[in-house]
Amino acid sequence: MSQNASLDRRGFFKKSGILALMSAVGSEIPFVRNFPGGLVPVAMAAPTMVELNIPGKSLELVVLGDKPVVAETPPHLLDSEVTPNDLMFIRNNGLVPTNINAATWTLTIGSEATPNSPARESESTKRTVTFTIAELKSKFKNYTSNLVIECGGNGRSEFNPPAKGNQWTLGGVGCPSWTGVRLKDVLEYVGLKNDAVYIGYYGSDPHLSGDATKVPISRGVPIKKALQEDALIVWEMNGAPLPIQNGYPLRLVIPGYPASVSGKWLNRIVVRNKVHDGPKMVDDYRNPCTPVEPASDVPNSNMCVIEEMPIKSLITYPASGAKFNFGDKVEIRGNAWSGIGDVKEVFVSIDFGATWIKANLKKPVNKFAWQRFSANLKFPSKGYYELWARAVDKKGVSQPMVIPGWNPKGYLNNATHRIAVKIV
Ligand SMILES: Nc1nc2c(c(=O)[nH]1)N[C@H]1C(S)=C(S)[C@@H](COP(=O)(O)O)O[C@H]1N2
Ligand SMILES: [Mo]
Repeated sequence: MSQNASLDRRGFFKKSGILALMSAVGSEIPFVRNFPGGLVPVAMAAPTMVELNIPGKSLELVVLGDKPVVAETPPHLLDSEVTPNDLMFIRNNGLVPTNINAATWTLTIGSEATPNSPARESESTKRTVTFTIAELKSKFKNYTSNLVIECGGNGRSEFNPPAKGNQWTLGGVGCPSWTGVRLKDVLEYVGLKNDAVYIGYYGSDPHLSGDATKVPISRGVPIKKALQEDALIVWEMNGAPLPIQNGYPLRLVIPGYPASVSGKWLNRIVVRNKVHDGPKMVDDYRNPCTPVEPASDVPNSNMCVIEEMPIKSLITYPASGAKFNFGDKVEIRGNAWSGIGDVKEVFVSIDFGATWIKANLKKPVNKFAWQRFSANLKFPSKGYYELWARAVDKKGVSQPMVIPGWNPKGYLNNATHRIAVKIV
């Protein structure tokens, strides 16, 4: 449905245009008195699409870019505890490596130079050790856990004024079951010096320019996060080798932080005596340290590296746009997660947030797995409704109803997920 004159300059709906609002969504809006000025009805949002057939991936992924390949998962396809391989989102910064041989693949940790990472970049290991994947499997205890990873830019498309970059809607997130070894066990085996403060990763993906001396991305986490037992070096996703787009044959999975710290096609880890300064560490994945006005220029001195991701949830059933018969009982379902671990509560609303119903919330399978929620809904009359879901983390922090803190690069939008349904 096209946007029309009832939207103001910034694309917000004028509260006065109630009739226009109803004609735009094509039906009565029973709770229209609660409809907040400043929101666009979900029924009017129109995603843009690029056609691309990505081997091993569902055609239902929404492709946001093809060079590099970036694709997100429509929320209604995330309606499960574990995200299947063909539905896991993709965020590449460079090209996908070719001619990979998992049998000869190595991961080097330490201070000797490799083509991708000069020796001077790893100051804080006691020695340099190179592992094959078979050695990682046999030397260290193997673990399998369900871990959420979410792109820091997920939700970017809603910021106003808009932020440059991939226009993620909601689906830059997934929760597969990963198998590998603890990053902690491997780092401790290699031996850390006392001055270690950060790790950084390197992968084998070529830079978009094809220039072999350039690295598309090399990010990392504080040593304390790297030593958390949930951070893994993995070779399997849902019991199968990693899909090529998701980092085959070896990657990091460091849950809770932006997914950009979970290096794919992993071949080297450096241990730094200062904050890692690889590509996309310095100018990207940083947010204003203190809130700023929308559209303002933020000096570098007020930009801080993003660490924990905020509390968030997605409605995965029904799909936005679904129709039900009046009188039907409708079960709403979804997933909730948080960068600090457990989610405490999830609430859902059918009346634009005037009243909230507490959803049933399952315990996580393990820390940093997302938690399924559900609630039975009854609608008082026919018409257009929005279903809203709002999660609260264990510290009592809730998802905001509106787009949170504007920031220059459009990170960390954890606003309440809204979907449209019609009762006919
Ligand atoms: N080597 C390498 N690792 C990478 C990236 C990349 O481009 N190259 N992209 C990062 C970003 S920004 C994200 S959001 C996640 C995406 O992981 P996925 O593609 O498996 O979903 O991988 C991260 N790890
Ligand atoms: Mo990302």
